[in-house]
Amino acid sequence: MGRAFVYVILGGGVAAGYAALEFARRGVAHGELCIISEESVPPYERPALSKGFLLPEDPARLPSFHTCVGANEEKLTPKWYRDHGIELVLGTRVKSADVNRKTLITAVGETISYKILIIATGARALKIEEFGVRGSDAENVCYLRNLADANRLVSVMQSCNGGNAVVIGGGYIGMECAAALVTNRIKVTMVFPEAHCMARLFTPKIADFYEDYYESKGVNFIKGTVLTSFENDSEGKVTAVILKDGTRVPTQMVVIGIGIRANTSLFEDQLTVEKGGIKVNGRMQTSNNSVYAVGDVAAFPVKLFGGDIRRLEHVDSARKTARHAVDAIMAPEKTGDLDYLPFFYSRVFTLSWQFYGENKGEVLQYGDFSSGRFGAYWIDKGRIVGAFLEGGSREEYEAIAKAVKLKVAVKDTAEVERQGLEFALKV
Ligand code: FAD
Ligand code: NAD
Ligand code: ISD
Repeated sequence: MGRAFVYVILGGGVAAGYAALEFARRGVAHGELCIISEESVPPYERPALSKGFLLPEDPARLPSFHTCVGANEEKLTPKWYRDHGIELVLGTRVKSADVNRKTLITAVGETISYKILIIATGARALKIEEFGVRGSDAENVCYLRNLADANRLVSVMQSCNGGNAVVIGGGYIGMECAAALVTNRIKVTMVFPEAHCMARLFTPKIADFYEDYYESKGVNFIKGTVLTSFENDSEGKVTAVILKDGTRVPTQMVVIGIGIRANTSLFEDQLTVEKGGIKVNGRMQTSNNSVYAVGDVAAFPVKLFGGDIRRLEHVDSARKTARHAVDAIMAPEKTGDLDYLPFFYSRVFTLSWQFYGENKGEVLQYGDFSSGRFGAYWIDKGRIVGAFLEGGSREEYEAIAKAVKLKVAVKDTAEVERQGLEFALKV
């Protein structure tokens, strides 16, 4: 039993959706392209799952957030794929791959062969069991990576209205889910090992602003410790979490966001792996010429950082690496190396921030941290390499992005700190 395609995209997430749109624009013929996804729905904008999807009123539901609406492009519905002759093999897990034979074998034993493969398998949520804690399979403990997780989270949240939740992890999932829980009238305690939230990116001063804001919404922070065990009732539901410092926090539900691992396992012994991802060149091509990797699973050279290999876990990078791979496949002579400016953002409550570049070197912080109009520049070797802004307008975000892209030279750090956002606006 088998099928053969010219192009196969393995994985049906954000990167797959943007790759499909680019293939269609470049005139892929009917029957040439196939997307294989473990998920039961066509590609969608995953960021919606921790934002619009969790709203108590008028929540976002599919088909409203299929890719590529997040970049103000066409919405690729099942009909769109049919109309473009793109085969969707959904609800199907690929369990093995052979890059020499150019074949994939699905969980039901079908062999799907390709001429060119794009790996877009994304990542999986780390389980608390991987840190030695048992019991996260209880019905009121939630992770959040895919639509099935999000549906489950909504149903647990609805059964907990007016109650308490513990959020484990102070990263993106922790912060966005804590805000969503509060909006759903659930009282939240956040637990994480670091001294402040969003430790990978925020400075202590930036984190203070968000923590104060969350506290004003009733969120309680327990920092510098980790979960060691769950307490359960006779039905197996978690009723409290026990922390390493001995604290016991009674709760009706738990949300866990403790990071991810890229889904590289099918290829680890066949392709070069670096920084936890599949290593690609500037055209998103792996160590095998017929195989490309994009999105969360790809570790690619970032020109702006002197060609350093980075694996980024953000939607903008998934969209742009996917498009670039398709350009490199369909128009090789016209496609050079990707020149990517790393871009991260988040939206919680009425707050909204953007970050460009990398948070390396000396940091200069400016603005009014009490009113929520502030930002920061990171200066390395006399140049701006990173910029953060809370509450900016489109023009202001474009200005900080430009300052990073151009790696603007800084002669007088005190003057840049004094000028703040004006410095970027004058670039
Ligand atoms: P994914 O979108 O994860 O897609 C991978 C796909 O591959 C999935 O469909 C998966 O089922 C499938 N797959 C994996 N292995 C197999 C297999 N063996 N067989 C078949 N199918 C397989 N980023 C931002 O920049 N801003 C945000 O606000 C933001 N919010 C987020 C909110 C949530 C809840 C989550 C989980 C992530 C968020 N992100 C955000 C990150 C962003 O969504 C990811 O960077 C992006 O989805 C990566 O795209 P991808 O296509 O590489 O992987
Ligand atoms: P993360 O890497 O952002 O944060 C992980 C957090 O887990 C750390 O901040 C730390 O506080 C905590 N942690 C680590 N080990 C722990 C332990 N043993 N016990 C308790 N806490 C521990 O990862 P995440 O928040 O799980 O997000 C998952 C993925 O989803 C990431 O790729 C992220 O980029 C993506 N995401 C992005 C956005 C966005 O860009 N706005 C929003 C949601 C999710
Ligand atoms: O993917 C990411 C992410 O979420 C960050 O904060 O890369 C960065 C680095 O970990 C910090 O620059």
